[in-house]
Amino acid sequence: MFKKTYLMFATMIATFISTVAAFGQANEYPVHPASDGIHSAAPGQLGFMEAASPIMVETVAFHDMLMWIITIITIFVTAIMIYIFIKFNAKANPVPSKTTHNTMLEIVWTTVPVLILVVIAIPSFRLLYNQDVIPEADVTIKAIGNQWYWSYEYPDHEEIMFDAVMLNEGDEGYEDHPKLLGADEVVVVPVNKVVRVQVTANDVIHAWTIPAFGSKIDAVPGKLNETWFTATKEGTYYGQCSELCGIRHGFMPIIVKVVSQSEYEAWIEEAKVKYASNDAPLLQQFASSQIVSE
Ligand SMILES: [Cu+2]
Repeated sequence: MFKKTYLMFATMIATFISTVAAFGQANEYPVHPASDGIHSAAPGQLGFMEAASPIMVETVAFHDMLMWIITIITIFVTAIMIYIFIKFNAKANPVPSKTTHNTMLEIVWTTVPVLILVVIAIPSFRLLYNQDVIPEADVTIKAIGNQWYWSYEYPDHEEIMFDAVMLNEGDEGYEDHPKLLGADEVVVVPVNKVVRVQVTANDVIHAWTIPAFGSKIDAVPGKLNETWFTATKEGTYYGQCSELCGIRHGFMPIIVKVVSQSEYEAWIEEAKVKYASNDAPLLQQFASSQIVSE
């Protein structure tokens, strides 16, 4: 039995090491400048992307606080267990004590975890509240998930509606974005303004997210979900559909370009002309032809 377990662990460790090695090799293609851990994830990145919105700053702070609590608890419990294994094993302690209750100890091990949970609950509920309650919005965008691309509307400007479809190798502009994250259209929003995002879907459940903004919300057919963000730094931020939505789930990137207020206003005027002739159903045809070709 012992040998079997040992073998299993050895296999697991070997698999882990070879996976990590393979990962290192897989990353030999040139890294796009936007894969910097700020705009999109850097190769091999394990932690969060750098926060680009107040909600994400709060999320990161909450995560870091939890990390300390978890680490201290884990070290404390491990230390106690090691102490017990050494001090109270059958050899070191042949005649065990028959003590069964200790009121003081029981009060402590009940109240201390409760206090820890209260300490966690306060920032946790504050964060949930801040994510959920949308301040008065300066800009509203509507994102609609489709298999497998995103459609966008600017409800304040009826003419502006477009589809954002992933760029493939060879497409115009492909080189401008990190691998699998480029799309033919981007969402443009002003910096330091409250952006309300209304999210829904046409077919199955998708999820709209920009990790650097701490925004992630399900796109559910027949339901209008809402989230918000305030981008504090200009730049182009990337996200991906975050709900398993079908075969091309990994190929529906989300791009938000954060620009100054004046650039945003200029873009709106341009977009009104550019997208005026857009018919939403056009790309539905594109999507269904894509399914057929697969
Ligand atoms: Cu999706």
